[in-house]
Amino acid sequence: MKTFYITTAIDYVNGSPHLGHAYEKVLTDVIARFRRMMGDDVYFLTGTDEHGQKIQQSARAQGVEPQAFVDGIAPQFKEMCARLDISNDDFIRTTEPRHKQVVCNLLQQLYDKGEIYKAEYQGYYSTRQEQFLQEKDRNEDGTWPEIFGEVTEITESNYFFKLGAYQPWLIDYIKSHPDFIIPRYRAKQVLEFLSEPLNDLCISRPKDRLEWGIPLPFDPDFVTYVWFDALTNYYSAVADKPGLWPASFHVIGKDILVPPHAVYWPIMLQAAGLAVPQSILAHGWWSVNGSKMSKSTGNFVEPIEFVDNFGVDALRYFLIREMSVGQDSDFSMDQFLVRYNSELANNLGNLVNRTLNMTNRFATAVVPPAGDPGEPEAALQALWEKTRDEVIPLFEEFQFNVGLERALAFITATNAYIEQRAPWKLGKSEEPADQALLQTSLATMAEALRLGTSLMQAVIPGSVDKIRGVLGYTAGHVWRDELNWDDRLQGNAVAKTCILFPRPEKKA
Ligand code: ME8
Repeated sequence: MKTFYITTAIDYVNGSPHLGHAYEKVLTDVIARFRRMMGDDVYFLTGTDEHGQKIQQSARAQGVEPQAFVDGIAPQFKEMCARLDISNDDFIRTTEPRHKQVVCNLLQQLYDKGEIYKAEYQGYYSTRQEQFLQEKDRNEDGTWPEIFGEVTEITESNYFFKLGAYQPWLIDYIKSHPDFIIPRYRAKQVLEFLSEPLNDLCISRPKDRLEWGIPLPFDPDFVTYVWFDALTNYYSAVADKPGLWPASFHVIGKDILVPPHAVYWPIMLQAAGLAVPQSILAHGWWSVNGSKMSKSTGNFVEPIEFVDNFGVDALRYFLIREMSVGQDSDFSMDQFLVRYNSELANNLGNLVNRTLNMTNRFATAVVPPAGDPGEPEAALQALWEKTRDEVIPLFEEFQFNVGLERALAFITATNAYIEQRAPWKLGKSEEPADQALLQTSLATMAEALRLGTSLMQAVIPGSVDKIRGVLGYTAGHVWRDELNWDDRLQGNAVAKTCILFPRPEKKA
């Protein structure tokens, strides 16, 4: 079995983690968990990107060494992963020796092959973006766009990687591998970029201008410039683990698809004789209350604080339910509370509590056997089978928001089934037929709850475990086998109550 090796982008540690970082981790985790559920052997990597000018500047501004600075911030990113229930197998920091060693080996290998050369370079340089600019980057009036900050003209020697030589190969590769870029429509954007001649990539900075980086193994007066260092993390983390390379899946934001991940990275690998990853998924961006996230204006969501207030699964659920993978979305507290209240608390939470409550009241807290199904039971079971058969392919195509919507519609239908059967009325009757129907309805709601929530397992794993716990149920190892309607809860002792999604008003 080939391992499904999945990665997130590695986050810059020049500030604390924000909602965009949290989303990418959660999305990647949902894919990783789903693939595990489908039987794949998954290896999941995330980490932090710790070199570069901005970090050097931030450290200086605080009067500390860059290493001390990154050592102070990287743990926040690790903690965020733990608090978000991210199931990563490894966490790489680009300041670790294991990473630096592999970057050096790769650079030396490419240098020895003649893929890297030294040349004089003159150009306009943006310190804020850490990049040389081109004439086409100017505003129409000749000034530079504000995002570049201060722009100065400089001449310096640097090392260059022969990107241009691989342009025809890459175009061909993208055209012949339709699953290389996901969503597929983004491949167009990459090919458009490749329709212009590719300049060779400047991969170094002189040490007197940038100290905080990995020195080039063949010329210690220079350090590696950001992308050659950062991208290599995907390989350096597993270079000593046989069978993992190439990666199956890189999850990144749309801003770093073109050119870094879709152009530089495959060419670097091809030039080094390493296999190219199977797929790169580019997700969209979150705004907060309709505008760009910004800590200074207060338009910011602290993921860890949010989890403290609402619970990890409330945040995981909202992020996955609200955003269509690939497209942008907006985060607002109003919209969060609408989904939290109507979908999690009133719909799912309500079904859990009704099931427990009625099983306690009418069946001595033990799931009774189901009798012959009537029309409502048959209809609910048919809806279940349809839902399951639709949701799995949706998840396989990363349409998690639609899949969750369908799973939730099944929970809604189960609540409606309860209204229809009205066990509280059956419980008052002493007729044997009513008593039999009462048992059937209790068994049916418990089974529907078990099944419906199994579909949400990758998104709200902690809550699904809790629900299984209160139903006295231990799931088997094969997820697909969990999804058949049967009587496996029969005879299970259930808990009295289960608080999954408390009313947010009661929160601080
Ligand atoms: O780009 N919404 O780091 P980073 C959604 N170190 N995603 C967002 C976002 C938002 N508002 N803001 C950022 C870097 N992201 C490099 C990556 S990979 C070898 C090196 C995403 O901390 C962004 O798209 O700026 C990226 O995928 C990730 O968060 C890290 O961003």
